[in-house]
Amino acid sequence: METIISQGIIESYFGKLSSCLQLDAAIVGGGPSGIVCAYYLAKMGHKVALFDRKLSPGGGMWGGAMMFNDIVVQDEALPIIDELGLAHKPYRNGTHIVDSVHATAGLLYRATQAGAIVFNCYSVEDVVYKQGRVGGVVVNWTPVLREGLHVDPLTLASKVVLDATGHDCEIARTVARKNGVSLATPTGGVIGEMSMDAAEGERTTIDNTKEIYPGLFVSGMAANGVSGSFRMGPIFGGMLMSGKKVAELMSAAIRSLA
Ligand code: 48F
Repeated sequence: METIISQGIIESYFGKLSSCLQLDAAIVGGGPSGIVCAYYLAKMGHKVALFDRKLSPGGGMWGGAMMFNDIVVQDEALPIIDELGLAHKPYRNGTHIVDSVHATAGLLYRATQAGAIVFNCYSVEDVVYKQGRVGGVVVNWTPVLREGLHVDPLTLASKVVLDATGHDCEIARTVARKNGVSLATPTGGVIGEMSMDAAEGERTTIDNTKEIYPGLFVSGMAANGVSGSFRMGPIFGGMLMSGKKVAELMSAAIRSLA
């Protein structure tokens, strides 16, 4: 029995990993925007994998605000909440309350059910960069990086890559720094986020969700981070809508490359 258990996991896991060596979309970061993007891309029939450096993907959604585990969403995001089957209760001024554990677990369930493959404990440390285009992700075990071990990574090719790494905008920073290229932001670089303005931050998150370099898209807080807009705290409608918008943009890009 012990051998069967080990063999089952090894055969299944490495089959899954092998099936992801050539992706349509690689999503870096399993916060709400990345997971929603994974859900919609998988639903559209694309081969999509999501990488998160943590053991438990979900980013900043599990903890609500200050670990008070409820989040707020606004009316505009309700079609997504309803499509994903998440329970919510109306609050004031066009807002609704969602249990953050229910929301995060629900997003992960629906994305994987739709066919997205999630690799947890994977850190994306670089991208594939060829002929002026981002074309894949360079991954390593998070524990390898945390221990500072000198171990080379693996590479997975992808037609498009999403930076959904949240406040740090890690992938956009890496692409700009290592390759000396100009991004589609007001300065051409990663500007960094501004202080709190919930309404404005929510609005600009959607506007700033775009392709910032050939093959590289940004969503969620990373979208505002690269373009120098506001943070917004524990209101999550913008994250969900950004994830949906970027899935549509990425799908169009994938189809144009086919
Ligand atoms: O920060 P995060 O939740 O991203 P988001 O989708 O949502 C932002 C909100 O949670 C919140 C907010 C709400 O209004 O402002 O902050 O923009 O999740 C980002 C995820 O990316 C992972 C990280 O572990 C987290 O789960 N991550 C970051 N860098 C890497 C990464 C990396 N280099 N490789 C893999 N995962």
